[in-house]
Amino acid sequence: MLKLYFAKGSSALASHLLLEEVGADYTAHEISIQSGAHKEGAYRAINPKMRVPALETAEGIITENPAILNYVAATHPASGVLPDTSFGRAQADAFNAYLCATMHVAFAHKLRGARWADTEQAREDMAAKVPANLRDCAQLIEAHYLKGPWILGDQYTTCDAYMILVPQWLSKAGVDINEFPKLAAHRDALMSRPATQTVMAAHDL
Ligand SMILES: N[C@@H](CCC(=O)N[C@@H](CS)C(=O)NCC(=O)O)C(=O)O
Repeated sequence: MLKLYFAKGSSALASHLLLEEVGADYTAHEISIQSGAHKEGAYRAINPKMRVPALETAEGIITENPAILNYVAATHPASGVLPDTSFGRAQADAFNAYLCATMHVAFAHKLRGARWADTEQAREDMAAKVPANLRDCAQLIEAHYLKGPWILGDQYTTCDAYMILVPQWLSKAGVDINEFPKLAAHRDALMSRPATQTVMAAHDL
């Protein structure tokens, strides 16, 4: 059985959602970031990067949302959440890499500036840029990468599960998702799915 390590309201929401969406046989184990449990020995043995999510499988641990999403999709082929073609899978990987390496990192500058800067002033400057940077990311997705109704078109894929984080990031940064009508419609479509509702409730969202 798969075991997901997650923190409520964290980016683990994306992997959690796909596990639920494909009907995976899994358990979810909460790690409290607030109490620092992700930095303690037991969890460091699971993920030395001291981040969530992490997914325990029969073969070992997988970290990083894009890798977990791909693994869950590939091991549940009947769910149809992995694009059928090599090109489609590459498009999904490119989109998920953008969320992971650009948009999530842009959001992290709001509360995690200490990773990059030592002075209060520098951290304040980075945090002040977060709404503008997230708006740029959202606009890029809106204009170029949301085919509709799902990210890659008619098929719900790993990208759509990852997209559950975008409304969260925008809201926490004080950016109104309604500035981006396609993103708002995508959020509504995601929220109407039973799997999304189950996972949001599990995260107290
Ligand atoms: N690239 C990683 C990022 C994971 C990540 O940064 N997780 C955050 C929660 S959203 C975390 O564990 N933060 C703990 C910390 O910064 O101490 C992924 O996509 O899985």
